[in-house]
Amino acid sequence: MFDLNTLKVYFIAGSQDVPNGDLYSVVEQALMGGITMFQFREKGPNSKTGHEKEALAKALFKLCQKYKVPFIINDDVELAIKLNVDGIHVGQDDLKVQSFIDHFKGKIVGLSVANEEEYQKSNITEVDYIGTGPIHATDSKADAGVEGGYELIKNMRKLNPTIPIVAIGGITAQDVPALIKSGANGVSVISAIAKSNNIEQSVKGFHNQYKNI
Ligand code: TZP
Ligand code: MG
Repeated sequence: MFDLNTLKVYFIAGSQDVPNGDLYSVVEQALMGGITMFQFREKGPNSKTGHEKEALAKALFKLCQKYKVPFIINDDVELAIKLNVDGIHVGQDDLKVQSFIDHFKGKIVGLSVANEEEYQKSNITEVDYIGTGPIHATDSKADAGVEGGYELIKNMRKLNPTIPIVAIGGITAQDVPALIKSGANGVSVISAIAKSNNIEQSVKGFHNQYKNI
């Protein structure tokens, strides 16, 4: 059974997102702050590939296990199966969920669904949550598309009253109450945590906002 609490402060990052490239240290501080899930999204310029990527994934998985926080891999279905991690997150242009779902029994499967058009062409029956955004403008994804604001979450929630939704894109702690009131179950964040100069405190800042709902 998928635990909705894992979506509350869902940290996403790869080496390319952290100022000095030391992702391990950033994730460790984020775990100390209390992130509820971590997604390893090693992608684009300054990201690692091949053996280096695999070694980093292994180390981060072990670190997340120490904190009992689910470790999700973005896109790389093969690596997620090989390392037997806690889950996989794919986008609309990645492998179709149906093609790999059999390998993820009892694990977490997430799918990016940016808008109504993508929702209508997605088979979401087998996914545990959808990631919807961008809410605001973002520097972390080149092709993120136009920002939809809180309306995007309200509309997605209308389309499906029950699917777990995590909002994404330019999100800061201050957005949490409005996003949850709009129908999101949690927030996923790259830069507000990865580029913070007090990572632990920033994570706690997200948790504090849940008290204001
Ligand atoms: N998908 C839509 S926006 C985005 C992704 C991966 C990037 C989110 O990063 P940030 O830094 O929290 O805006
Ligand atoms: Mg993808």
